[in-house]
Amino acid sequence: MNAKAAKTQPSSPLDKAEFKAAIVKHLHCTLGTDENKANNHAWWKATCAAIQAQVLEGLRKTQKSHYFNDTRAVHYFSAEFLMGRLLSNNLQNLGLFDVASGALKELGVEITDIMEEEPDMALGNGGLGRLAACFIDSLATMELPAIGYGIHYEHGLFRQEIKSGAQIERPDSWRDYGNPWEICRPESIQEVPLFGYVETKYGESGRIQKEWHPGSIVKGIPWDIPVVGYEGKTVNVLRLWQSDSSDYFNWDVFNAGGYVDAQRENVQAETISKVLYPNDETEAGKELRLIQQYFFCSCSLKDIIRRYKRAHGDDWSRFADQVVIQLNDTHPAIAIPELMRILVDRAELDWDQAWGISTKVFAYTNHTLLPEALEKWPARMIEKILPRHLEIIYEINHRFMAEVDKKWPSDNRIKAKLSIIEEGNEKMVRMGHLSVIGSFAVNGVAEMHSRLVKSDLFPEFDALWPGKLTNVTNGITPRRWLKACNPELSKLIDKKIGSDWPKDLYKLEALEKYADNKAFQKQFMQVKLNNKQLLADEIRESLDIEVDVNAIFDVQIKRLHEYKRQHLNLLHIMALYRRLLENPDYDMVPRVFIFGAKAAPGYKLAKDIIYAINKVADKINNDPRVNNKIKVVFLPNYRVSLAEKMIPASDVSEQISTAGKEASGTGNMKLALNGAITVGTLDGANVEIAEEVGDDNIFIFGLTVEEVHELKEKGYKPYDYYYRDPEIKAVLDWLETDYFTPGKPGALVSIKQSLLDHGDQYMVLADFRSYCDAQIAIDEAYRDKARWAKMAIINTAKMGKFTSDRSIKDYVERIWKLSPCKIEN
Ligand code: GLG
Repeated sequence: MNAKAAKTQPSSPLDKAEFKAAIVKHLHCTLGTDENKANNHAWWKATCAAIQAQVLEGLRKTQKSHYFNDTRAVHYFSAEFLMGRLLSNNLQNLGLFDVASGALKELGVEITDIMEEEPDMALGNGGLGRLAACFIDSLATMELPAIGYGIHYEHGLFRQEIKSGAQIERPDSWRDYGNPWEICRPESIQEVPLFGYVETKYGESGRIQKEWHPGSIVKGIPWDIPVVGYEGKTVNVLRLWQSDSSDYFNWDVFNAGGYVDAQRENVQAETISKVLYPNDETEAGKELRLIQQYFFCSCSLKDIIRRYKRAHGDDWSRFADQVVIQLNDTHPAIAIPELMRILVDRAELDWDQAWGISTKVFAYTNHTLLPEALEKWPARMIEKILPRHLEIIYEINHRFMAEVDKKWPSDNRIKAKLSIIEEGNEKMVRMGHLSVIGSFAVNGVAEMHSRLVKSDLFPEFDALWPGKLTNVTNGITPRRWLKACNPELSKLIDKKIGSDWPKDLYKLEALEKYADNKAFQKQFMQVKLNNKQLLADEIRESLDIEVDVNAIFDVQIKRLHEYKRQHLNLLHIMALYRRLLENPDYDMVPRVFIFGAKAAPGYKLAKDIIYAINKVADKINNDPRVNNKIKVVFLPNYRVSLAEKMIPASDVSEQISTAGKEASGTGNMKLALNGAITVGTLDGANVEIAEEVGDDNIFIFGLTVEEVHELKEKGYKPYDYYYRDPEIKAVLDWLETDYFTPGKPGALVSIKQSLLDHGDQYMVLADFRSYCDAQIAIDEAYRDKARWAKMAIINTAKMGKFTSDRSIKDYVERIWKLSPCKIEN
């Protein structure tokens, strides 16, 4: 081993020579190859291994400091963590990026090439999972004691291919060739009971004892991913549970000669963490999904309790002082009855004492008002999988109903509305209600969303417990979403205002005074142009489409959903195309419309919209009459690492959901931070972005929440818009022809039907004209180079509020009540 690589103080930052030696050492000793034979994948792994040595040292010190200071910690329970790639982020956070890139260069390797070798860790669907990833970055950066808990899915979100315009799903295998960041912790394995029945026993003191006899037990194996804070002081952990059959699982069957049956059970146990459900904002009601949720909650709670007991033994009185658990949506809500079970059945605390602890531990974040996304489980399903938990849920509800009766005596309507149990053909357990009742704080994710949570979703809960429902506006980590993904802009900012902004994003405000400065405008827009060139290269490579970097890059990247209205964007593109066909001199700044979106595999209309975008793209891109004024690009397999390339290259950010439907959005923040101008509705965090940047620096259009409400009330008739606006009629009728799908008339008709016959639930037609007007305003603004540059600079300058550090600070002050912990050597 190279003597320098094994420094006595491994946590002091490596210099270039040491880094080089460390990489070569890992190439030789960890990977069994050498500098001549190694391919990019091997170089990537060796580089990761070289960094990991530093990271693990930081992790060890962090854990030691947290233990000796007996810190209160937040435990972020989330079924999804959309981490993306870790190499460049870890290098940036450790301040080693330039060192590493220089070291690799001397070894004849380009760091940007090996970064491309890393598979995305796509253990999430969209905003909710990415938010969790940004939050753990901020928690570590702010030196707060925190653990992320989730599921170690073998297959993350599917890989999307586009075949003849249509989405095809392929399995994602992010760990096929090993993952250099994760560490298996067999010493912390947990066991999770499932199925079976509950026995009621009567103890000596007359106390009723419940004993759950599970039908099977599965094993939870923890994998730890170190989470490096910016400047590398605190290294927290993301602990993900992998399921496996338990060692003594069904020994009886096995011994009785049932070898095959025993093996079958094994396969089932392993299935639990096999695959991420690919639905964003809908609930499938699948048994396996509930098992997944219980599996990771049970493992995580037992892990927390094990750690607590190491310091406090059986004294539960301090548990709620040391532990706060944030439930990321209702996916981990089953943790509430699970903690009650552990406290009442296992620790033998009485109910009130247990409930007192439990309701001081949990806090819940609501991410959506969409009814189809509010989780409900059939009571029968819970009874089958978790018979004791159903009893506990009934008991929680029984006591809660008594409380409701005190506030609204004999009001059965309110009781039915607030009950955890929804009566009907099939009794359902409402996980949102359970979460509100079992938590001490509930938050929405943007001002407007939180207001609607109070007024529309949970008004009676707000009346019952004033102050419990609150807001924490989402945020994004500027380390990944500016510093790492847009190195050129970061360097320009560093030069202009210093380099403190990544951990104090309000510092970007100092850029505002240069917004009118011609020289700075030029530099700022030159960086944008360079980034557009990089994306144009990517587009050429992946789709063989040539785009003009002087055109407006107009970007809509997010899951495909009717409420997000990618089809509104599409209808506008078709309208522009028509205008050009009717008038070849139609005056417009050339535009490249760029999309990235995955549709849930079972969401038919979402897939139809992807198909339509691709078909319209084919036609327009190959129509010489368009004269390159419009290009339409659908980049397949949208994911974190692709977002990192698209966002720095965007001029226009499409945030066009129906008002009241997008709880917050976080892509809107990432794009604005990188100098893209938003065209958006007054929805989610767009409202707060508009407040920050001012009306002159954003293009707002469409109905407000109140107007949407009013229009619904008085009866919305999409046909009125169809008959009154000839352009709407023309583009919708166009969808019915075979113009975009030669030989296949009607292939795109489902979109027209959804907008007319099925009532246009998301009011696309109502907002169409105002959207077109906003697009004309954008076209005009872009022609004035100085005005556009100024707007872009102001957008970047005014994004301070949207750092996830600010979100975490809000959580800490309003909900978690945590203190930072300095890490000692
Ligand atoms: C949800 C919402 C988004 C929100 C995100 C994070 O739909 O509007 O930004 O959570 O809070 N399912 C989601 O992505």
